[in-house]
Parts: sequence; C-alpha cells; structure tokens
Amino acid sequence: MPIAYDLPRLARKRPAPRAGIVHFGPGAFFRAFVAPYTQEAMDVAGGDWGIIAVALRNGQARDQLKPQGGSYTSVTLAPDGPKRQVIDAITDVLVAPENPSAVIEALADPAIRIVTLTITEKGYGHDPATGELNEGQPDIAHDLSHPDAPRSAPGYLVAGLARRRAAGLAPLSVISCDNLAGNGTILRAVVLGLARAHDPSLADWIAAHCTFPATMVDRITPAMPTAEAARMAHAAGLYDAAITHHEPFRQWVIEDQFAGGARPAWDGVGAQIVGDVAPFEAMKLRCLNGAHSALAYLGLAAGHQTVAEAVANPTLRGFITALWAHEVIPTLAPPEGAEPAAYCAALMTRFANPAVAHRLAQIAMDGSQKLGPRILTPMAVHLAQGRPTPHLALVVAAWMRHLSGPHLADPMADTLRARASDPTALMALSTIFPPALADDPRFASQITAAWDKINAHDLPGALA
Ligand code: CS2
Repeated sequence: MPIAYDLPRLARKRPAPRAGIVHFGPGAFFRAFVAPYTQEAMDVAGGDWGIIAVALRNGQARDQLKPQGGSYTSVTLAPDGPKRQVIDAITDVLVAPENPSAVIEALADPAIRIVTLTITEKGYGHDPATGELNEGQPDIAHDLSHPDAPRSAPGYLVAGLARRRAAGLAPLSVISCDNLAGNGTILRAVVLGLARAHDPSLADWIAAHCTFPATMVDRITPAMPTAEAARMAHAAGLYDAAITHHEPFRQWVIEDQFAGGARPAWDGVGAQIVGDVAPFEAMKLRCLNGAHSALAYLGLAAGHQTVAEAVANPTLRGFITALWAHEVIPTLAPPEGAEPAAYCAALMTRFANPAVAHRLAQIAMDGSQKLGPRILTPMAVHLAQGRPTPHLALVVAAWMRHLSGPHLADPMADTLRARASDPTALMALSTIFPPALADDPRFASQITAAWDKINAHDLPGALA
C-alpha cells in the first residue's frame, strides 16, 4: 500500500498546554507511554505539563510531529480490535544536533521542572558492568572535552543544569524511563561524573538539589512498519506520520523523589508512586525482559519472526516456563502483594497477543547492554548460592551465536563480531561480564557447556 500522502494530515485540535517537561528520545516508546500518561494526568488534574521533545540524532520525529502541531495517535492493539487516542501533550520538538543551544535553553527555562528520558540502554554512556560513566564511549568522550556543545543526553543535562544553577533557578527531577537496573542511580552517576570532570561545585549542587527517581516502565511497543502506518491511515481517512501502536497493558512505578514535589498527577491515571522501585524493577526486568531476550536469540535461531510466533512453539514456550520457574522467580524478593507465578502467567498471555507483531530482531538489538540486568544478574544470584542455571546459560550461548549471524545490531558490534566464535574471549569483555562473574570457573564452565550444546544439536535438542 502506498504511503498515505494523498490523505489529509492529522492536525492539533485543542490548544497546546504550557510546557513543564523536557523529554529526550521522542521515539515509539515515549509516544506509547510517557506522553499518554502525561496527557491523561493533565486531563484529570490539570497542570502545565506540556512536553518539549528533544531528538538527539536526526530530524525524523520533528518532521513527523511538527506539521501536526505535535499531535499524534496512540493505538492500543486490543485482541478485539484497535482503539485510538489522540495525544496533544507535545508542545515542541527540538533536534539537538541542528540547534544544541535551543536544547540547553529549554532545560534552563524556569517553567521546566522535570526531564524524562527514553534513550535506550546505550544512551546513558555508562559501563553496563559497573553502572559508572564510561569515559571511552564516543559521545561521552566528546562531551568531556566539549561541555558547551554536548552530544549525549547526560551532556545536555549537565549543560542545562549549569545554566539553571548560574541563574538561581529551581533544580529538576530527572527521570530515566529505560530498562536499566537502578536506572535513577545510573543516570545520577553519569550526570555527576560528567559534571565533576569540569566543575566539581556543579556536581555538588546537582547532587544536593536535583533528584533522579528510579522507575519501572512497562508497555510492549513494537516498531510500526511503514506499510502498517499507511494501512491505518487509509482505515481512518487521515494520515498521521507519528502514529504509534502498543499493547493494552501498561505499568509505571516511580520512586517518590521529586524536586520541590513538582509533578503531573501521574498517580491519578494509574502510575504507582512508591518508596522503593527495586522489587518491581527486578521482577519486570528478569521475568519480562529476560524472557524477551531468551525468545529473541533462541526464537530467531529457530526461524521465528515475532514474539507471538515464538511462544506458539511448544518447545520454546516450555523453555520459558521452566526458565521462569526454576531460574528467575527464585531470585526475586517480589513487591508486597505481587505473585511472581501469576505475573509470569500474565506475561505469557501478553506475549501471545495475536494483535501485537513484536519483531524478535527488534528485541535482539543491543544485547551487550541488555544481557546484564536481564540474564547475568539472576545467574549471579544463583551462583552465589552454588546453584547452576542451565537455562540462563543457554540464553547467553544463544546470544553468542547470534553475534556471528546476519542480524547483529549493537553499539559494540565490531568487537563482538571479532570474538563471535570464542566464548572465552567474549566472557573477557569486562563491560558486559563483570570480572567477578567471568573469573568464576563455575560460571565459565556453564557457558562453555551451553555453547557446546547449542552447537552440537539442532534447537529442540539443545532446549531439551
Ligand atoms: C524489549 C522491551 O526490546 C526489548 O528489549 O524487551 O522493549 C520490552 O518490550 C519493554 O521493556 C516492555 O515494557
């Protein structure tokens, strides 16, 4: 189907709110999650929480959103058919490389009180194994020597916060909405690390006044193929270049740590504002994202394209069920009232939703950044108690095999490809495998055994 340029374009119908949030990373997950929550919070409780969206790489989001006045459609893929909601929370879209100072000015606007980020795991410039600033990461290395013309989101935050401090403005709440374990702690560490490198007193001010609430974010949001966007446009008789689609489920758990208490009424529309996010986050990262990564590397090897297809394969489904029961759930200290077995059963239903075509290749991306919180952490928990984890080890081996295949997309792709057929050389990559783990012979032997198994058998044999 041709792209729907012949149709009228979606346009803003209600007046734009005043901005109170700057958001980095205006991609599909932001449009399916942060923006709808914020829109709904303003609808029920008011407040000036319009969002200035900042794209860090290119002008695509600007070209999609600005001709529509920032409005777009969020489509819920319910099993009984799609449901549309128009979101009007975005007030402007800035393209950072085209106009870096506009981004710094937005961050230094007195009306802005919150920054949210959906920049994916690799956007933080941290070392995944330690959570600290990775000074060798190219954008971070650049920002260390060009603090006034940054490239990374943490670099922009430091430049904007420097301006706020100099102008005597209120501090910000800076909220990571990415799937990192301890996302608030990591974001705080990289921002403070960058700030300290050129102005220790700025780092002290940020540490004392700004907050970095931890969050658990959850909504499955597949990338929308162009043909699908065109099909939806023709069905609606309206072209929306920024349309996004996602599953019905959503859950947002946010640590109650807001600078000056300023925030939208997100809790009025279902978000949970809690004292400790860690139990929610561990359960979600290890059960949902861990199973996702397992399905991605094993499912692609088995010839499947989507999550729904992969869990329809009884061998893979059985593998995931056993992984949860024996190797993931026993590592959890679940949030009060939560029942991990029921949580996992509900995940299986979400994965099987036939209306959501979530491509395994999308999930397989950036494994070097994802493996730690999803797979290696639960392995380490078992290892400390002397228990082997053959299922988790097999996922690591499947990831290793994926590295020599045609679909590798990863910020460490060159390094990974060069070591792809050598598990020992891969385990020596200390930004992925913390030395405490890689140097433990019980860990290394599990990985090599899984590697041998995955290479000696066809997939059902290896999974058996
Ligand atoms: C997925 C996540 O792409 C991935 O790595 O595991 O994006 C997942 O769909 C979300 O975290 C669900 O909340």
